[in-house]
Amino acid sequence: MTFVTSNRHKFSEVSAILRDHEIPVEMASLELREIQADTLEEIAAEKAREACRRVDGPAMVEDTGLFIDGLGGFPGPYSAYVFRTVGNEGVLRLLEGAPDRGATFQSVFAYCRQDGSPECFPSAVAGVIAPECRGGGWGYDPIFIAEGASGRTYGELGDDKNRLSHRRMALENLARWIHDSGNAL
Ligand code: ITT
Repeated sequence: MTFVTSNRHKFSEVSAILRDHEIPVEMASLELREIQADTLEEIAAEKAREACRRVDGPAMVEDTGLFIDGLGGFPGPYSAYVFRTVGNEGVLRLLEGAPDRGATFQSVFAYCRQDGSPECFPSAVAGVIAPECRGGGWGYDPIFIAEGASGRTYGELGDDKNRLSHRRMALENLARWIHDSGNAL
């Protein structure tokens, strides 16, 4: 399975999770065009079509967004842009004094073959935004506390992140589909 992403952290999480399902993954590091759209599904599906054309074979992509309740779901589909521009400190500043720190990390994997339309696998994990950056990790890891993580941010969970992350459930469904349909690879 070729996973097209420019993000090596994502790749290592995805390959570790799919290893449990005996699905080998290779990374194709390409920057894909991100269309402006309201949903991660639309963005992921379009990225999958482009990925498939560019690797000239079956390809998988993922699009992720952090949806913060107190900000009306922002940054959502704009998460990559917001991370690049204001980063975690900027997000924490936007939430200063906010009574509601609820947030959801959403993920959509899209798989596409040249002869078909993209197949999407969404999932979401609810949680809260931490009061300050804690732990290591990458991206929004230091500020997101998932439900069931005993108050620890993704950044503080280390390898345990893969057990309960937004990425895990979507990949479980993708792996089941691959095995059931005899598709892919
Ligand atoms: P692609 O090449 O795969 O698109 P990307 O890093 O641009 O890589 P996304 O657009 O899916 O990925 O991610 C949107 C933002 O969310 C981006 O800033 C990521 O760093 C961040 N992000 C995605 N998954 C994350 C995770 O598991 N933990 C923390 N931050 C994450």
